[in-house]
Amino acid sequence: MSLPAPAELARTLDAARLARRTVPQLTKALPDLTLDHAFQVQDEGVRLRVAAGDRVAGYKMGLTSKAKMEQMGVNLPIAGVLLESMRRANGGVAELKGLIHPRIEPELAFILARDLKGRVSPEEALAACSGVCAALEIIDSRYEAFAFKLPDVVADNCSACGFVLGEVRDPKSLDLDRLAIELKVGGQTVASGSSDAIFGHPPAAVAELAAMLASRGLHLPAGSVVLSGAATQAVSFEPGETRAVVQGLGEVSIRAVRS
Ligand code: OOG
Ligand code: MG
Repeated sequence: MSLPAPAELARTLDAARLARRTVPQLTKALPDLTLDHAFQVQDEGVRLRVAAGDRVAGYKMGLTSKAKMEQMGVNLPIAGVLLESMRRANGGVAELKGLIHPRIEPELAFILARDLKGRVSPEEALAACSGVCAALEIIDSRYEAFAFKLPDVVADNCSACGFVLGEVRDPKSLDLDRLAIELKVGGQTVASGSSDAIFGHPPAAVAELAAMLASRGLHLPAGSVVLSGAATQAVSFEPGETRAVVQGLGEVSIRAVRS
């Protein structure tokens, strides 16, 4: 059986996002959905949003830590696209009204100073970055029960929904391995981990992203924000303040409101 066109599947997922409702996993009806086709669905979904006036801000890596792979039951890293409309100010407010069943997780973010093309080592990837910061990612799966297989989540732009960046530091002055990371909700620590949970070495997430893009004939442009993938499990994003505290990088917070 031939697969529906990527643009058609992208419209289904985007309509679910806009209507704030879930859809069944694509792989339920399409067990032969390939990763390649799923990436084309992701691309079409991004195209829809850019055509509606949005802009690409960068990329997100996902499932780069054991904690996240175990939580989601998927065991390979994934990459999605960040849009400017997903950016929230540090210390700002996020409206829950338009979201389905959002979760939040602590990450590191890298800022690319120059284009990164092809396969590079983590050290080369880090050398191309002008900044690193503590970050929060808000994820919101468009699938029932926040459950998916690898092609489903790739097609759904890796559950991308929102991101918050902390104060940007010079990565060259920091040892990014083994930084303690805490996720706090209403002042209480709800998850904790270490930056080495991210591929054992967080810049490896940037190198892996460059390699994934290169395999699809793409590259990572200068100015991109890159989320590393969460170091801990995600928690439900509820009204009130959520804060990530990253040793050496400082804090980043967002307050969810239900208006
Ligand atoms: C998929 C996205 C994973 C991360 O940081 O690992 C991700 C999901 O869990 O819905 O963003
Ligand atoms: Mg994430």
